[in-house]
Amino acid sequence: MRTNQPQTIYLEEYRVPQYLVEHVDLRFELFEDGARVHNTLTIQRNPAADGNPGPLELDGDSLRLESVALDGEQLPASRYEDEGSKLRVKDVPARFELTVVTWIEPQNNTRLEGLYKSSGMFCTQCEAEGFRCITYYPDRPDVMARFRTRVEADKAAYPVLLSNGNPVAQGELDDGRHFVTWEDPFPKPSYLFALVAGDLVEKKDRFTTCSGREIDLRMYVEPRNVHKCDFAMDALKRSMRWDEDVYGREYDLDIFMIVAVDDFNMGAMENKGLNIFNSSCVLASQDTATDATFQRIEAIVAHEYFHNWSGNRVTCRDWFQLSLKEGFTVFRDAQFSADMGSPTVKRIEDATLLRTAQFAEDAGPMAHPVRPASYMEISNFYTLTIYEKGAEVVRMIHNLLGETLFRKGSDLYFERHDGQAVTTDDFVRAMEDASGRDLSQFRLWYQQAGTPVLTVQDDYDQAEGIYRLTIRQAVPDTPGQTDKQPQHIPFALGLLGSEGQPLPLRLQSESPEAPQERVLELTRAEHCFEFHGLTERPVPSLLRGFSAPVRVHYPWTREQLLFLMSHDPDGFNRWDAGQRLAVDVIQSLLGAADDAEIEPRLVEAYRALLQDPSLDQALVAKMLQLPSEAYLIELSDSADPAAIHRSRDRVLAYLAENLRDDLMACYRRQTGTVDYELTPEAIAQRSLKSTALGWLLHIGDEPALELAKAQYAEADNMTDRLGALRALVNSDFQQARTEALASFYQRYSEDPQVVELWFSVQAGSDRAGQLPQVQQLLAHPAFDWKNPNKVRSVVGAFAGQNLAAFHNPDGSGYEFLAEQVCRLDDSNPQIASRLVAPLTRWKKFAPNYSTQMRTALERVRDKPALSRDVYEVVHKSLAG
Ligand code: B3K
Ligand code: ZN
Repeated sequence: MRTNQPQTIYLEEYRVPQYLVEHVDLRFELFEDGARVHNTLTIQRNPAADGNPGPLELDGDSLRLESVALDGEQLPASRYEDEGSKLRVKDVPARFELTVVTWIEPQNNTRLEGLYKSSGMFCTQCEAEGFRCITYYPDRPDVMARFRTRVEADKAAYPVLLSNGNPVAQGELDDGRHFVTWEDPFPKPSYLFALVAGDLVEKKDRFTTCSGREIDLRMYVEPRNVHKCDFAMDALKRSMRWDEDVYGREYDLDIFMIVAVDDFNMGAMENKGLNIFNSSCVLASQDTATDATFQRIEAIVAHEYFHNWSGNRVTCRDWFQLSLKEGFTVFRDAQFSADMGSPTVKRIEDATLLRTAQFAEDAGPMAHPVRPASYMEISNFYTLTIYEKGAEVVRMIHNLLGETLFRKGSDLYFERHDGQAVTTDDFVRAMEDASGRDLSQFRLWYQQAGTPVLTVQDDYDQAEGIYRLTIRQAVPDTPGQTDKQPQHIPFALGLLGSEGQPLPLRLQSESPEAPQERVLELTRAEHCFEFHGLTERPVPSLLRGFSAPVRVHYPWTREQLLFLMSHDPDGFNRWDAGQRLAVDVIQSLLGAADDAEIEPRLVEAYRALLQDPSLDQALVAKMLQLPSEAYLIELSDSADPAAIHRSRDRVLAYLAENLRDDLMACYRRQTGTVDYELTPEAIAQRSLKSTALGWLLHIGDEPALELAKAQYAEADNMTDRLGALRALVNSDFQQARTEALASFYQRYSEDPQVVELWFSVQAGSDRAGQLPQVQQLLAHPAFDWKNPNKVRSVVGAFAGQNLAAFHNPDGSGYEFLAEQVCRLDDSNPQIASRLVAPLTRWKKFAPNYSTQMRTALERVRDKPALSRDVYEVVHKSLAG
């Protein structure tokens, strides 16, 4: 809670810490009515800090201080100041031991930061600044210390007691209590601290590292989830092997643990040796998890594991450097997922997320560079820009250096900075030093916010056989940043001849054996490239593989897009051509008469996709997804969500009507009695099946209704069952929808993760998720305001996916969201701050919408005792 305006923290005000902590000795006494934390720190003055060090300053939040002792002597109150958020100890020597005892109430901690309880177990979340909710500490990542942690609790209620590192002692205590002591030999920042105490089942496995060390792998889950661990455990082993093979990174402790908890603010946390996961991001079985969930779990398990090197062994100097670990680790997990499945599909998914949501963030009021220069609340900066754009920046370095030099750079980075807290600049320097390349202009990617816009023009000179490409770049203004410099952009391209054949890209003086694909390096506001020896006007395939996170404007004709859709050898660009064509068709219907003609060639293009089983089915499954409403909104200047929804629906209906037989045939081709597998081919089959069903049900096709009912009833996996349910829910077959929803709930009411799917399928649907129905979901007995997953699956799905209902022109959706944000602001500010995001984009919308969105935001702004989290987002959004 807060009464004053929160302060802004600036990167340029960074100073090295005055004091360093060598060792932390923690003792937790856990009880039902609270916990006592004994914290003994071995502290010394930082030799690198200049000037008089002044008093020792420790951070704290919501702590009750019981005592302070220096070198074993209790300190009188006159020796320290307890301001709540700061504990200042005066007149400390150059080296000393400080013992602080605090009392906290995990059972009342609804913010889920620090130590809290989730379904009866104790667990922690310390990143970014949660450790200060546990005890007084210099809670900043450049203070790295060795931790020893003793956990004491009732043995019957909490048989399992965990913390970071290796267990070194355990024993019985009076009153049925017991203890376990853990020691972590690796110095770490406090944000990587973790503790778990509960009645959990242990699943064990082993992994032999490349140097022959045996690692104990353990998962800890509630007994009801014991059958849902295998997939994550296997994913963990795959990740460990992959990081050895691809990055030469071996695991370092003797034990690696994963714990699943139901109440968690985000996906998972990479605490040293003790990763804690949101249940929905780790637990899975064929019957309860969809293909998308399995893939998400594999990616997140890998991501958290990879942090052991990119984040833990080498960590961030300060929170402005967050992308140092997050961008790099997202890049690493994306490479891993590409290696495990279909690289093209993975790239399409990442680019879709980036173009739909990160570009929107980069063009909105919270736009910030990959390395921000200031923040009020660091929790607000765990953004798509830090994570996804940050990963794209690393990918571009990879692209510019090539595989071998990139690996040399990462080896140098890990070796040079092992055990240190460093900056994104240190990362880039290691890449430069290993490769000999100059990345000084490239560094602007870290400093300038906003998505660069590339405007491409071309011209073919028949007489000379020269094709000219002019590429201009502009980086748009963002809050606090104008007049930006051109960035260093790797731009991959190819040229196609009229038969679809790839043409050589021969720059002036080159031989005819020029490459068929090039990565042009753009560094100026304008470049002109000439390709020689071309006997016909080529079709350009631009920004292949989405080689940079930029917008490309080029006056594609529909012919060109249709041509690229079927001929581009770059799978990503085939998909992209299809998306651009669909966007163009949908946009051309905005504001058009209800009976305006729809592009018939779109039908033929989709028919070709449906009819040709020799095509890569994983790619086809992606190509058959129409651009989302969110993406269409992102592309407009003054968006009218109702009109966008209508146009997109019209195109969908038109395609479904005209492709009815092909959809049926495609559906039937995919059904067979094969074992459930997670290969790209099998995933594509299931996706195609449910897409076909969804389209047919969208136009009220009766035979498809029977197929959907059968698929729902007979499915042997959640992907098919949920696919059928979703198709029914999004149809006008009201009775079938109601029956399927009731049956689904009855079948899975005991499984919280599946109930979350059930909530989100409804809240995200324009048919089943109009506001009164969403209100009913909030009143449902399975709904729980204290559980972030439930809040996300209803309120988040409504405002984030069900755009037609959320943007109801009467403003009711906005008012609803404002109300829920205010309600959550007191109990869980991090979640409240994430939920409010859709309202902050008010400027993007047509006046009727934007005025009402603004009013809703003002209502949030005026809530008394607004949290710092929501304050920052709302004020920045209203200021712009
Ligand atoms: N590092 C955590 C995120 C922590 C978020 C704190 N508000 C998970 C991850 O990125 O791996
Ligand atoms: Zn991460």
